[in-house]
Amino acid sequence: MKLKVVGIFTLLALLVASAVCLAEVPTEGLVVYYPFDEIAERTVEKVQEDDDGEEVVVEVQQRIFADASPNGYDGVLNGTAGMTTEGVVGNALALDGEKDTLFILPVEIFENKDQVTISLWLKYYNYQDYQTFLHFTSEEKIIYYFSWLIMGRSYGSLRGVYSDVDQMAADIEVEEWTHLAVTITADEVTYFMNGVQLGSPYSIQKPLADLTPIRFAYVGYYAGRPFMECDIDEFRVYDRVLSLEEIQALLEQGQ
Ligand SMILES: [Ca+2]
Repeated sequence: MKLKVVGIFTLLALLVASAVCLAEVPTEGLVVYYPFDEIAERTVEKVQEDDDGEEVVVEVQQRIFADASPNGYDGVLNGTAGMTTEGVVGNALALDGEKDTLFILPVEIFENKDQVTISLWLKYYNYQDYQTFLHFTSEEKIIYYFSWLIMGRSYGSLRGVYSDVDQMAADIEVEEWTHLAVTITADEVTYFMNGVQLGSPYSIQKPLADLTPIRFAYVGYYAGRPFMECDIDEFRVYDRVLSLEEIQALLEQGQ
């Protein structure tokens, strides 16, 4: 009898352990991770021209969200970008749609990469064409951008520029948190919403590796498009393609 009880407890312990294991957030290949839980300040030195056209070094104050990965890729809040306490996990990045309001990423996050996975939680506040939640442009003007609504369609779309096919039907609810993931290889991009793959992988004409050096990388804005009114949480980039199970583990930790 005693043996049987011990056996049952062992089985239960194993089941709990495996459940915890399933939900574990992947760490292998993690390039950057923003929990968006606390705004910090830093002073950086920038070179700019003075009134006489001479280059001078000036100190600039910046508001940042720290990178929680070991890589130190802190991101900079621009304009009226701020924080909301109503995140998926703790607080979240809050963008109010005002001019110049965006989150600036270090370009190194996407430089010299053959493949990446991007994972984030997104909450929209209104539908506006071409609101772009992630965008990066190379020095040679190769553009990757990812937005949800294209050409006034009543359903969501995702787009990576220079992919062959970039429209797909996928419901996204305004004012609700949605988990999005994008995997990019040398020649394909695949989209996932709430842990489900959307359609088939799409071909990319310009491989990610060709983007280096990158000129800028933004969350919440793409040149000439509306600034986004949205909240974003748990933003991660990996330098490898995550499996569906790993993407679902990222989804689970926010549920
Ligand atoms: Ca958070």
